[in-house]
Amino acid sequence: MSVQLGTLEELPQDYRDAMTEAGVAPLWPMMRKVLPHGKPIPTTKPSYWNFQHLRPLLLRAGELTPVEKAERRVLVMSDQGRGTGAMQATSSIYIGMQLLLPGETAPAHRHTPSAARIIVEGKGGFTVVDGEKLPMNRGDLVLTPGGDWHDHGHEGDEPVIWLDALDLPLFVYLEGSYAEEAPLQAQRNRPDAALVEYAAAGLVPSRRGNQARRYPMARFPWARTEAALRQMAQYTDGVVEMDYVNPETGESVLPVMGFTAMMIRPGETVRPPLSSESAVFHVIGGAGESLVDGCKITWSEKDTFTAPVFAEVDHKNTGSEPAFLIRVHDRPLQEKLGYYEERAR
Ligand code: GTQ
Repeated sequence: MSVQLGTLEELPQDYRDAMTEAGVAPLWPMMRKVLPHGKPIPTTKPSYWNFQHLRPLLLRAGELTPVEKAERRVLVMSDQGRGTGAMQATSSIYIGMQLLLPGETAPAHRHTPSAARIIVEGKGGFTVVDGEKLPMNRGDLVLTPGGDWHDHGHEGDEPVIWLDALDLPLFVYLEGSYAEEAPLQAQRNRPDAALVEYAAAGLVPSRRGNQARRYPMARFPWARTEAALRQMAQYTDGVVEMDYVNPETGESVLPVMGFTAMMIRPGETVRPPLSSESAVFHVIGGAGESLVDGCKITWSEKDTFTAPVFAEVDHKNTGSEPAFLIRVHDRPLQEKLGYYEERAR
């Protein structure tokens, strides 16, 4: 039963003026806007970025703006529903494409929001997270958890480009977003934890009294992820998706953002259930078409697109090779808040 609620216009002007004067407003005209029936009404619209269009703009930023003048040389990818310049790709996820040129460094800072990078192209880039030097190879997922110092560097000879995903919008909303700056960090002289402590799935270092770090593994090399997906695809008929997890706890790798690697077989169409998560899809390899709430998105390698909460999504691999995507989503946040939900279509 849905009752038509009263409007502001129905109220006498003197009463409305008196309320404004007193710093109050009636709830009932705004009730359905904040509590719609049945499911949320997202502001977010399906959005798509063709990497071949972004690339020249990013390289031009490299000519126009020295990294010292940018701190981070990033083109922000704004949700269509919010308009260009919006620092949101979905309600909770910010994304941007970052460029670092050979020899450049981006200074150390740390901030309350967490960041993750998915490496798009170029060799020789690295991020230092709390002293640990993390190589950035194509498709790698590199985490810079909130509160951890991080700076970027580049030892190669071609531009390095990566996709940044941050839980920044939530921190801005909470009025909790700020950063601190510091000189470049000293780097520990050993490979990162993915190669030292967590070289094999299911094995973690024995600890006698020593606690694991809160974010023990900051880099997930793509080569391993792809091998795991292909292996699963070979021996299962179902949807091939793997979540990135903290190897010590099995929980999501960051508190707010989740990351899921997906493989779609040639010719395959996947129809996930409706879900309360919002998502950013980044294409590591392959080509396909996705229908997101009726909006057709044709994608190939290095492209990025989004799906709002409860979107009807179909992904079809239209190529002859497997397609690989990494999905950035906010399921960990929603699970912590106790409202993550899936619905049959
Ligand atoms: O690389 O630290 O896209 O602090 C936005 C804010 C990247 C970064 C962004 C940041 C960074």
